[in-house]
Amino acid sequence: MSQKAQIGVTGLAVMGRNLARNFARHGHTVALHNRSYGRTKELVEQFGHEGTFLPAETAEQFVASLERPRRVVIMVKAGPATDAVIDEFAPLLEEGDMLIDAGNAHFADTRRREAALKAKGLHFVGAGVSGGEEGALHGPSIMPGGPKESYEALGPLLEDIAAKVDGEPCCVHVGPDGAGHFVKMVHNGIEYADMQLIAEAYDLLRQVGGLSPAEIAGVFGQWNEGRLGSYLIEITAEVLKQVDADTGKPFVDVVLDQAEQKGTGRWTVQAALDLGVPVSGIAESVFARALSGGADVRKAAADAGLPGPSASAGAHAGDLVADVEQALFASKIVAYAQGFQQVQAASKEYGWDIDPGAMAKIWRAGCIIRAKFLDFIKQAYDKQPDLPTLLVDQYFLDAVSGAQDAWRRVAATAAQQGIPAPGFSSALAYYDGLRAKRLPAALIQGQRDFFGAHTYHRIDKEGSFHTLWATEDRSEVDA
Ligand code: NBP
Repeated sequence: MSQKAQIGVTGLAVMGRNLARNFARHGHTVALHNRSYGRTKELVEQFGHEGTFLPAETAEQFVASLERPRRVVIMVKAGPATDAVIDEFAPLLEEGDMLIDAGNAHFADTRRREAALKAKGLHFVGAGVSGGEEGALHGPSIMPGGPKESYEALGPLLEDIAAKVDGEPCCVHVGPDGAGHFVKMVHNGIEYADMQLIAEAYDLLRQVGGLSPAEIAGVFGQWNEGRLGSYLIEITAEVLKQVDADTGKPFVDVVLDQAEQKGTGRWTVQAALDLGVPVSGIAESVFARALSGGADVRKAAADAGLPGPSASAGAHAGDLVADVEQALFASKIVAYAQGFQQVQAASKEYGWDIDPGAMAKIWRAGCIIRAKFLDFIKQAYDKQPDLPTLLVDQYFLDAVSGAQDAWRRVAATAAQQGIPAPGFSSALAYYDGLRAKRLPAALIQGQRDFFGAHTYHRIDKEGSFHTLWATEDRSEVDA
């Protein structure tokens, strides 16, 4: 074969097809392969005019059509299918060639695969790709991990097809082995939190403020012009504006109120538990979806008539719309602070050396959480790369301190009126936990020492101590 492709894509369902088209539209010759040839044929028939494609029926033909080092993007269903594809292609590749998994793999799988392929002299790049099918075609946010040297040969192609902000690509080498997929997972976790907070804002405006979905769409439209400006706020206004053609009712009133999930939010929380990082905003959003989907338990609660607050529960003491905007912004800051802290903790744990500011930069376009707000996060980490939490950066500190009275009023109103707002309330509790001079954790240490002799540290002396709780004088000993 005379003509060679710069890059190949195997797995040509909606995501792979769109990524392949995106590469081709940017002038790259793209080798195509899919387990069943039908998809490959279809792509060439429908979109062949968009660029230069080299379709292959077999893995061997596909590999032979690639220039060296070979760059093979795998875009198949995450899990066993990815392993099957790796097992098929690895024996056909040569030292220095690259397998790039652009699917939604768990970072632990990516670490395992990277180690196994490294032993064979192959580069394995776990690349987080965000933005869904539209992003894949028009410019996703790309989070590649894997060996740094692979980025020299791969990075320019990925940067070509990535979303751009002021000409800068939303793609950067995140760090070794599973770093890219880890960061993509946390991105999705933050997305869960963002969506939950927006949903709570809507619910309060509707239930407390009595606004209609169309009126709330207007509020979101205005907020989108300000500091909350983001893709999620923008699409929320669109969803709220929608009227069901069958019934004439607001669309949001005819949709079953049970949120589904694919699992990346849950993975984020599981990983955070392992790292000991409190991502309460993300966790509450995963649990809120689980609660909404627990139809049997909800029905049992409804049947039992679990009582709400008394009729005398107070009205909201303030400008509700303005207060909810403040609560939403402050809670969002907490959720992002927690997510970034998780990335930093994982970076330390796995030796990834991730630049958190660079993550904020590549999330500014192409992905679901794209927002104006990310510029401030980037600036915060540029100023201080080892920032312990975003909440101590001056911009965010000012924003949260300016918001906190309204935030407290909103959380109080939700509690008093019996409207669930776990995102707003837990974010506020986290904030208060962080700023507390003394936490009741000292009492928990006492309890642990009492029942399990787990020992404790004192504020005034070095060392570990244990109190002899079972003795009469309960004296303290060095532990
Ligand atoms: P799917 O996740 O639906 O997977 C379908 C593809 O996997 C087809 O090409 C299919 O081949 C191939 N495949 C399967 Br299934 N089992 C295989 C096996 N054992 N060996 C080889 N190929 C196999 O495709 P998608 O919706 O395009 O998603 C692709 C990836 O992108 C997934 O990891 C997904 O999680 C991720 N994704 C990301 C986003 C995002 O926003 N970033 C959105 C959607 C999806 P066939 O045609 O022969 O059946």
